[in-house]
Amino acid sequence: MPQTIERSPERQTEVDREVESLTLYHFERCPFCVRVRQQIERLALPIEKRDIQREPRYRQELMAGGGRTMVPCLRIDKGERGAEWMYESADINRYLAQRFGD
Ligand SMILES: N[C@@H](CCC(=O)N[C@@H](CS)C(=O)NCC(=O)O)C(=O)O
Repeated sequence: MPQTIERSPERQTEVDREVESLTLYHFERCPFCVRVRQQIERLALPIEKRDIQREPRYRQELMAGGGRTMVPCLRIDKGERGAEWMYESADINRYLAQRFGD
């Protein structure tokens, strides 16, 4: 497994704050979710994860917001502009690398 990124404590604090707007919908055994969780770990991102198999209400949230129950899906909160629901593990991993790859 690739090494986890290291940041200054100040930068990590900023990143920790930034990822409060992100939520990953996933489930444990989904291989595409595994790839995204590995990326999240490599980039040291404390992103909230919602397992749609363990919690039916998370599946409902995903369907209501994103329009599909496919996982992984990254919810990106845009404040007053609503939220973006990003599907596709490759797109999610690219987005996270571009935003937090430092
Ligand atoms: N191309 C997608 C594939 C994702 C996918 O097939 N996820 C499966 C679980 S491993 C799924 O959610 N299937 C149910 C559905 O499509 O509603 C990706 O890379 O994220």
